Amino acid sequence: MARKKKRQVRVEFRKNRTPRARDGNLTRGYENEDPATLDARQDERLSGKGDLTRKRTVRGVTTDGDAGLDVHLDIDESNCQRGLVVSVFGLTCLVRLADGRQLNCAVRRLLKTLSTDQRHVVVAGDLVLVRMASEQEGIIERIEPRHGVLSRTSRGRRHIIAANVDQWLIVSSAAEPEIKPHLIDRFLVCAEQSGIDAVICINKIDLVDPAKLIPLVSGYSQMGYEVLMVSARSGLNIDRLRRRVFGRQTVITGQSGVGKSSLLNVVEQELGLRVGAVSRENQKGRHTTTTAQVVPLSAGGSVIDTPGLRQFQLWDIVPREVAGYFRDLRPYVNNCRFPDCTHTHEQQCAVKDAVADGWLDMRRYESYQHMFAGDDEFAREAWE
Ligand SMILES: Nc1nc2c(ncn2[C@@H]2O[C@H](COP(=O)(O)OP(=O)(O)OP(=O)(O)O)[C@@H](O)[C@H]2O)c(=O)[nH]1
Ligand SMILES: [Mg+2]
Ligand SMILES: [Zn+2]
Repeated sequence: MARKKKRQVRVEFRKNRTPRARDGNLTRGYENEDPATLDARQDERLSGKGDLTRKRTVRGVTTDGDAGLDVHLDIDESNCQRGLVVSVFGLTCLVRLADGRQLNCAVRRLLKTLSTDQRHVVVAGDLVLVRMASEQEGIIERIEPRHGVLSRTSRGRRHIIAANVDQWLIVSSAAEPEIKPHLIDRFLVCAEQSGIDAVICINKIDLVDPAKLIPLVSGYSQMGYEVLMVSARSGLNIDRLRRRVFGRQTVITGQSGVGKSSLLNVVEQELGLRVGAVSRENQKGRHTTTTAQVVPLSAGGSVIDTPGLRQFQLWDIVPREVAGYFRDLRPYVNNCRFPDCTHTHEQQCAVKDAVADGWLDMRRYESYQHMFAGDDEFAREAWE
């Protein structure tokens, strides 16, 4: 549970964000203000260093939950409508309001100032409060506290891929492009870390002999993960997939070209998401989906389709915690000789012994070693 407390938050403003001069009428309505200057009013203090360190105190509730520091601003809710962020295009967000209307929204500058450590301020799946700036345009005034947040590290910053999801569909393809178990392992560690239920989905089963996949699939099944072997092309197990996503908030990730959008197109008829052929030369997808997008399902629930990820660098991971996120390693870690064993170079390590004796899969152990070392080369990213 996230802790909530009312507290004041100090925010730094950049020099070029100075407010326009006050006109003396301090009681004038909020709604008459230019949205661009709204964030620069009230409670400003100048320090001895002048404009450069202008700081402002904001009133609101901070939530030190798994989503990091969220600030729940006190705003005039009577002026606002609730909405869901469907997708984000640069500085504009497409928001679906409670009455079903969709409209483009800008983000209030204060929200951007409060989350400089994030790559994007507002993300697909966010629940927001929107103030209408005109018939066609709104301003996102507040982001409601998030749960089920899927994040990765992108150039040292946090990149939230999707918010408010309760299930993660990890998609790989049996061929074209070839299955990448190490990437699945990384996604699984992140799912354990963020408390999102993971389902592994292997697509394009029509291209291979399914028997070839049995060792891998049974390994994950023994760890308690559900594995679906499907084909968007032949329709194999699509009804199972449909039942799995029904009524839930799901995010779908995987390499480019594995068929994420194709699967959604068959789960939900007439969706018409764009799909792209995989390159013949290098078996790579062409990054057809370019931004995360919430896809509502007519039977209930929704799925967030996302752009392809080639690698995945974990966010906010402590190396010593990694072993605990490996369901298969976890039972051994308390039997090592040294209580602070890292299961890498130590003698009398129960994890390494289990690998040597064949109880633990060598490939999984290699995944662990890479993630423990925070191997950036291994985690190189492609979604930019
Ligand atoms: N043989 C076969 N091909 C498939 C299957 N599913 C998808 N494809 C093909 O794989 C290619 C990539 O599909 P997409 O749905 O665009 O893949 P994606 O994962 O959404 O890719 P990005 O949006 O780039 O991340 C397309 O040419 C699809 O027709 C399948 O089950 N079997
Ligand atoms: Mg796609
Ligand atoms: Zn050990």
